[in-house]
Amino acid sequence: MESTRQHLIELLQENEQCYISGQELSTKLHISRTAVWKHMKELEKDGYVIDAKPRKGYKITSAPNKMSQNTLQWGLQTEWLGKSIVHKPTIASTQTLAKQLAATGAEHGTIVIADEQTAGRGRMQRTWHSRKGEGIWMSLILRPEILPNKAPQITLLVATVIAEVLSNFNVKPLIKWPNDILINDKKVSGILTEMQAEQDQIEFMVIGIGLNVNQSKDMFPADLKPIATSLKIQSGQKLDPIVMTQQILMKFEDVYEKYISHGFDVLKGNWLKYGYKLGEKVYIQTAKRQWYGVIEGIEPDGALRIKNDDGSVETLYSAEIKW
Ligand code: BT5
Repeated sequence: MESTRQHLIELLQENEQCYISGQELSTKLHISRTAVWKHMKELEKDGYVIDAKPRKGYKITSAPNKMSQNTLQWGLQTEWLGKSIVHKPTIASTQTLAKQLAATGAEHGTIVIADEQTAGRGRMQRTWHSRKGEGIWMSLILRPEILPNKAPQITLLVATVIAEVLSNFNVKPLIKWPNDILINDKKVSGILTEMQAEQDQIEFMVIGIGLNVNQSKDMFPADLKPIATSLKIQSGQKLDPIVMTQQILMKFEDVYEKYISHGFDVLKGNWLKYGYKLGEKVYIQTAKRQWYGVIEGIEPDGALRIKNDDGSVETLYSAEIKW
């Protein structure tokens, strides 16, 4: 259910250019005028600047740039994604909390986001470096009505969304199948997809997104310096993680709706636009073997198509592309 605070933010936002009276807010929110006033005080504590005029009502003159549930929802134009947001200043891993929330009934579209993760995770027990305020560390809870074997398509979908959003900042992002976004050969973002499913039904998916936004080169630890980058390093601009998060969520909802209605085929072209080393020879590693092959593209179901030296073609559902 939509919270009163969120509804209040929406009403204030709809009336951004004018004042909205305490009476109107009280009627629309089904709460007393004193309760409206108390909510306003809470918003002020969050850093909102509120102009309150007798007989006119309330108007928000500026929203703070500190990340919180409220600031993320202020300006977020989505139908269902992010209607419920759990924001933590610090957390072990947004992914772990999101999985716990999903297992106990959190609704489709719930977001868990943190300023800092102390035990951020990558795939296969790898760690994800996620220090305070340096990037976007968030997990999305989805309950897609698709077959479990189609779940990897959602990772590709998220990758295209991130690539599209990043490309608005005068950089050239590329997607290294399946879950890395690179700029100039360095990793700017990683995606971690986890799910709970029965044979023919997904109970929930949790999509973890890590995106380096405002690090400068010296802020990465020694092991990441040669392989990681941030949007600030690549674009030369310091960016607002709140606005970037909103852009990702809005784009994601739009693309996800298209995917659910029309299938992966509608995304394939977009993925290919950002595909890393398409047509090039790469080193491939799976649990069983390592070899060189040429990336030919992706299959309609999102699998990677590789052409081997002997001319044979194979499709891969999980692998690491090394270089
Ligand atoms: C990933 O794994 O790339 C998935 C990362 C997902 C992180 C998000 S943050 C929100 C949510 N909560 C979590 O706990 N996780 C998700 P993988 O492909 O396995 O890549 C991991 C490797 O990337 C590490 O072994 C490092 O080499 C490198 N790495 C770690 N932190 C990095 C960073 N901040 N930027 C670039 N590369 C990094």
